[in-house]
Amino acid sequence: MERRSVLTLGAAGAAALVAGGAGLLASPAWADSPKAAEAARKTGADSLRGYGARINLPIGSALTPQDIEQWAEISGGQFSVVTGANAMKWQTVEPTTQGVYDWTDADQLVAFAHANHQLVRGHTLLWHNQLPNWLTAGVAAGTISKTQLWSLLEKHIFTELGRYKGKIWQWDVANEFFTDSNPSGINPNDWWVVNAGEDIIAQAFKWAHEADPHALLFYNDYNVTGEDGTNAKHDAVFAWVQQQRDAGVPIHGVGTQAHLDTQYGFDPQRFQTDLEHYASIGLKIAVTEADVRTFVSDATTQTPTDSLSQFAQPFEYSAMMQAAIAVPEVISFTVWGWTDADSWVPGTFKGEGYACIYDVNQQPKQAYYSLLQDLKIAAEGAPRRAPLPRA
Ligand code: 9MR
Repeated sequence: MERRSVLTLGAAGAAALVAGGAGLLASPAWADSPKAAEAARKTGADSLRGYGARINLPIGSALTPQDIEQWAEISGGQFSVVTGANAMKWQTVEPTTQGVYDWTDADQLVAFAHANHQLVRGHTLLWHNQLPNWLTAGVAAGTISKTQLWSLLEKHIFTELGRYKGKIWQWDVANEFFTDSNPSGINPNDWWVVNAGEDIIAQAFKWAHEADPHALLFYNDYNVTGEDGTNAKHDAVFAWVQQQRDAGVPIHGVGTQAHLDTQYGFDPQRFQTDLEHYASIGLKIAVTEADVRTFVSDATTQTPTDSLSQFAQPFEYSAMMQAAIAVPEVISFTVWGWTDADSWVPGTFKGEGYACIYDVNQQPKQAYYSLLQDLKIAAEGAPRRAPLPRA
């Protein structure tokens, strides 16, 4: 297996690492910074982040304010990179009135990360969902023109990235633009595509790069590592990102959300092959929102109704982790919330839940131990046995 690149590489080494792809893109120096190395090393030894650090794979979680306020020990102790579940979305930071900001949740996240020596993934700048009402209503009423919409996005990006400049490792610049059809492509009905035109996507990456030149910029989506069965969405995203990079758009990586469901098929080999495919053109990859949902008795206890799903879930988490470990260009592995207690799943998928690696009472599940074991073996190798007797 190819060895992972080390976070402490000198500038020349880091530059060489990214030179394989679109050489035109100057790589942000994050992977080269002492801060990244420190964050990866500061660890509770026997934790996800502890073992991850030993192979230079930051392990992350999305965090809600509740995760930070009530369960800081796990939120801080198990993870070395954090994402705001909602804290940095436009609707959260500029909620009710244009120009009136509320940075409470985003500041809390960044301060928590700093206190716990964690890196931060910024999420997300350009998405059809969780936009402020004043923005969507203004566009619908015609009081915000297409030109003004471009200016407002530019202002949003420069304001938010400016506030946290140098503190965000990776930004999910654009989120969920591709259709789930076969073939897939940029969704012509997406709110941004309809109201601002498709070119806004590339422009958002350019503004983000200008606003914080050291941040790694990601295109983030679900079903982009073969989970759709056909690989159609992977193929479409791959082709688009390659084309954009060839045109000089500063896209440094692809985020694969990796929201799995035990009722659907999952092909671990395809998942890994698709990671390798992105890597083959010099892209970094982040697993950004991993979880594995299943059918449950009720939304409160989230007891799986099919006992086999208790085996399927850790298997799928583990398969994703093993693929991530095997592909050195995967630079972080993040779960979308670590406890079933505040997972997004029961509120979105009727009858489903149990998606996280800790249960509703913050107790680790088999999925947690499977991930820990994968990382431990990757970090330490399997223990040696006593020498065998002669045959
Ligand atoms: O976890 C987020 C949840 O609290 C919000 O209600 C939801 C709104 O759509 O967004 C969730 O996070 C999403 C993420 O931003 C993008 N990918 C899908 C995630 C789950 O919906």
